[in-house]
Amino acid sequence: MAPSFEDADSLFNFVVNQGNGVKGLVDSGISKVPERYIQPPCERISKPDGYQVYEHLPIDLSKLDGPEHDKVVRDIASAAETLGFFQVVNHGLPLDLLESLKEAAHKFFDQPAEKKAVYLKGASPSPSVKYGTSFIPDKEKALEWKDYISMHYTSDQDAHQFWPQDCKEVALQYLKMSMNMIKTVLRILLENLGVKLEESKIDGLLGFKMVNMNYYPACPNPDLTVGVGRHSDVGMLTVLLQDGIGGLYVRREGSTNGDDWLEIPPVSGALVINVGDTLQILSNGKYLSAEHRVRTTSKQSRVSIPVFTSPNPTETIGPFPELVERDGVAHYRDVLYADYMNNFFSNAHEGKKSLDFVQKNNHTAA
Ligand SMILES: O=C(O)CCC(=O)C(=O)O
Repeated sequence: MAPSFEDADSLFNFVVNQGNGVKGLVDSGISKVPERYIQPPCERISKPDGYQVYEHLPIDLSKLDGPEHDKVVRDIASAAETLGFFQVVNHGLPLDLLESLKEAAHKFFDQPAEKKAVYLKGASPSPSVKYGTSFIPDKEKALEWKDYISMHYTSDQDAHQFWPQDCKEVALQYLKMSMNMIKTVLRILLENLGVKLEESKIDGLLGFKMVNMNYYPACPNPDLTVGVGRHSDVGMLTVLLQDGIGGLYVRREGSTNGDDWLEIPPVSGALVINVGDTLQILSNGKYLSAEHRVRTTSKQSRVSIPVFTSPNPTETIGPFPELVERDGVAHYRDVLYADYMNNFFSNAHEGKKSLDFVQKNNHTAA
């Protein structure tokens, strides 16, 4: 018989503290989502077909080496300036690696809870590996319908020793190959700004690298829940592999109704790239950190696998001086990246509110 979870504490304990996750909840046989997962109406994504689809063709990165180089550069810069999101193909990552990643993610989450729970915060053999559910469960009024395993790269040795057996080979290869692509894209975006940086500075801005595997179990009430709530990413650039299920939405800024979401459709073999808060700050607002969210589905479980890149915590981030000079104003104050990150990870998802921490004339001082 399915447990009742009428008591909110026992639900929280089962899902969060004991590491059963949303997957455990679904496997227990629930037929409707518990109260704790029900989003307020303004956060629900109730009409999967009510949104426009992002219709731009994926950008073909192999064309950077041919006569269409300049067009590809323009397409990347324009996407970063307008939506902060784009898809790429011929990115150099083998398609069988992408398939293996999705299989590895399913294999990891299909394990019994006790095998995953060894990576819960506080229990994990290494601080670089963390298994969990939702975003910040302690602070969220409604939990997100997502479990995840996150693997922060510190060294090959750490990865081989501590990352989960079923994921480590593919996750490490994915992270390394994604880094090459990210560097290419970042160099293009910097050149478009007219900013020249030493290689060591670029390495510092991309010094914190993490690969996550997200698992969204099929949900009995997709109209009431979210897989991930509205948020931007904290760092520089994110690479995302999504499977064929769909459900990723990005908000188009500047629209009058404030609720202008585009669906990013799954494209076989493509990777999604999006701009994070840090790159918006460094570019003095020229590139847009993309607000995005994920809908759940009742049909099948979904996996997605992002690589997050961020500065080293010791870097100071702020608009590039040449841009401040050109724009005549700095839209953001300088801040130690560790402080920006701490603020980001202390608050539940709330769109792009994370940027308020550094917004000039509008910051909640550290
Ligand atoms: O699953 C997705 O498509 C997006 C995931 C995401 O936004 C995140 O992990 O922060």
